[in-house]
Amino acid sequence: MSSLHRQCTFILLVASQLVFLAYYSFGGFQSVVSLFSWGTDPVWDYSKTHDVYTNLSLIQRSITGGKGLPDCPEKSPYLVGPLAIHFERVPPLGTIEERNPLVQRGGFYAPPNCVAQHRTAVIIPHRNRESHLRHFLYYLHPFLQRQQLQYGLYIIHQAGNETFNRAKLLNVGVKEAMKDEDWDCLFLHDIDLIPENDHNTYTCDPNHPKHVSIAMNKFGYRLPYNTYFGGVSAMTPEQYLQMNGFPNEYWGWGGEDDDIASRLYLAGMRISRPPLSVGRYKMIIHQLDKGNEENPRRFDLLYRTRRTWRRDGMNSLSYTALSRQRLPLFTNITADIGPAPTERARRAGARPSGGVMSTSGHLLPQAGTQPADR
Ligand code: NGS
Repeated sequence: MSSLHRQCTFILLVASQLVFLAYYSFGGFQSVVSLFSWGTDPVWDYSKTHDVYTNLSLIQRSITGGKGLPDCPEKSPYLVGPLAIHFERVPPLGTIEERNPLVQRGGFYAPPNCVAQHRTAVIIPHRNRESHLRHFLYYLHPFLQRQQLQYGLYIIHQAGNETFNRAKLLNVGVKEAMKDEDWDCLFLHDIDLIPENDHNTYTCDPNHPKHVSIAMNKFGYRLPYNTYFGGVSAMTPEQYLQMNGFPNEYWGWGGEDDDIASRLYLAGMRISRPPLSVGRYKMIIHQLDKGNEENPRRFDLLYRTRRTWRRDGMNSLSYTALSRQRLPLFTNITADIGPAPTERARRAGARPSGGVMSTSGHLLPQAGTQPADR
């Protein structure tokens, strides 16, 4: 009896050691979870990649010209999985146009041989990133066409040289895109991130805002912290409005994505995510942009999200759309979104409102924790 007891203890010990080893060798909590969810997190071999233009020539214009077309299937038959992505050569715009003959002026597309089940607007803030834009268009157009979506690409260009404001540009993009079409899904997308797997479908989760770029090469293909919401996210127009859109007051780099994560929780929603093996992105390496320096106010702003989110967002958005161009591969919206508060104050010959900003470190969300406002 005691030898049986010893054997059991030994087996238990060995088993727990194995679990411990597996935990660390496979990369911690998320990967262990993925071991138990084969059904939802498929295994992809990223050493075997496909050209991003694979299968595109199979998508033919229908002879019936749109009348009596069947619905597109739930899952597109053109998907190929992992994609080969390289940034050594910047593709010329002419080449991208030639390779995407079915894309309409303004960057719009609808499948020619079936009726799309999803209508997605991709909204991309932009300034002085011309080479990134060309990589982005080269990869995104065929990626989205293979998914059989109806889609439109909106580049939201911040006019002038004032401090960059990513979140406000996204608000502008949503407002402008909704004037064109009854989009059912909004993809809020950084220009320097390219999806690596076309099974990462650019559709929304009807229940919760989706954080999509959950596995970037620069973070070793895992989340940098639990509530990280930067890069690429997706939400229905209803979800977007439920959280009053994005904050308008984050000028410069950092914090606005943490604010967005906070406000979606404050509005009673949760973050949904695709499987880790699918939400993979390659980032185009670059320096911190001029005019997008670290925002020293971001911790103070984050501390106040709970109080400010209802009044700062879509309902307080003000800007002037200077131009709206339907270019061959995208709709280009140039917006004057006004100056940052520091700039406003300098022009008025006064100190910025709120005086010298505190940089109180305790407000910074720690890796693996929830934002302070939850
Ligand atoms: C956090 C920033 C986020 C940013 C993330 C990743 O610290 O805005 O790092 O940055 N939050 C604050 O600064 C409060 S990254 O490595 O991509 O440059 O997205």
